[in-house]
Amino acid sequence: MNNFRFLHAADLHLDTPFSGMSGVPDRLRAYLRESTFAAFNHLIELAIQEEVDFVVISGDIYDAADSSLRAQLRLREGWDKLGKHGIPVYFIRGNHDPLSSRRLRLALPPHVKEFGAEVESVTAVRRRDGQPVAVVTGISYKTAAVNDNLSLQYHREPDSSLYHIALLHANVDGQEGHDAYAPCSLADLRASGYDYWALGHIHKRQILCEAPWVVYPGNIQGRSLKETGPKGCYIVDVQENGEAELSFQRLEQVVWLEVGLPIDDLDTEEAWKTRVEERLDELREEEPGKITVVRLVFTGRGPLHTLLQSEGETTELLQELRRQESLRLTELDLHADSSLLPQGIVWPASLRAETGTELDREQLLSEDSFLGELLRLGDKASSDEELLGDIAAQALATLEGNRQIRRQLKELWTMDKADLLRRAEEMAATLLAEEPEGRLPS
Ligand SMILES: [Mn+2]
Repeated sequence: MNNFRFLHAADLHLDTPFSGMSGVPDRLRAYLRESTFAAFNHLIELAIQEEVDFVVISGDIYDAADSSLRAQLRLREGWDKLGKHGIPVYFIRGNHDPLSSRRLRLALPPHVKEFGAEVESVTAVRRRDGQPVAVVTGISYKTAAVNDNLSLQYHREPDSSLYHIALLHANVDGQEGHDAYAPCSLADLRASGYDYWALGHIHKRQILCEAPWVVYPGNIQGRSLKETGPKGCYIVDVQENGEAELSFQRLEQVVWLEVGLPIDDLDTEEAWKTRVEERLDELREEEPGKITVVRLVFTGRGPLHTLLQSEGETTELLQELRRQESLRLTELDLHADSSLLPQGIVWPASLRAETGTELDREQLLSEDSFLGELLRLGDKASSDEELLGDIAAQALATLEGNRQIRRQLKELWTMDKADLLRRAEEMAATLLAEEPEGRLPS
């Protein structure tokens, strides 16, 4: 076998509109809208710089089936750059950009191979000497919803000793949070005889198996607070003995983060505000070349808990932080070439309180008081669903008469029960802790 190197990416979602975000200044919104393209440009630059032999992309290149002309042109620009360096591209279409999408498509240059609606295999070569190095197999989604197990159609070429790469847009083992399209199991993929399953569809990066390689590179640019952390692609080095080494490379322009911030040692509102600003500045330094969009989650227990429970305070602080960041953005614009990305912007998207009231839980659990009794009951109910159901039924009995409330309760009850219990307990404990009577012996 010959050694070679390829780049594996998926879920580019070019031209994602980022329409769901509120309270974002226009300037920042423009950068968000540009971010999927910026990440794509980084991908092209990386492929050239790493001198890969070819690029594989496992579906969802476009965000929308009716891909904008803008997205098509930008994609074409990227392909052309790779073409100038003699780097071929193999790609499939996923549920976001199936073959059925009606909009006129620009013709593909000869070095870009799009797989059709039937499984097909092609041979990829090493650039420097034209030696065949790999069999690349793929199939595109005909329509947005594909419910067949496509993986069963992949068959290793029986007489070939080449490295076998399978491009597939699929949900392996029914992962949550994504449609169960082209459902298949890890066992299906392992049985296929392929060396590397280049997957797409699930946006969270994960390596499901190393022999064979079964890899979701994740999307190249996070698109909401549900897609946090570094985003990018894998550079895969295949050795003569058929062993591969993977290295993850970041590509994202905007990094989405959820950051915890303990309040335990904070006594005043002033100290709280200062801590938040310090944390945002730290993030600014951690990712100087990127835009960071962050959700701060307050954790721990302390005197500030009660304050954080009133939404007014966090909303006001959030607005103030956003105002400061908007000013920074304007200032950067005034002093820099406006075509450049403003450096070190940290946008606070939301503040969330998951704090607890300041109480010594251990002490209270052993205490003969109403609060102690409440916590003991909470602990018991957390491991006894029947008990929890009884308590809830009793407490809610008077509300059952109202049809609308009944419906809402039903919905509430489908949520994570452990979380509901924790919140109820916390709320009750907070209210009781504020009442001196709450601590009296029961
Ligand atoms: Mn996708």
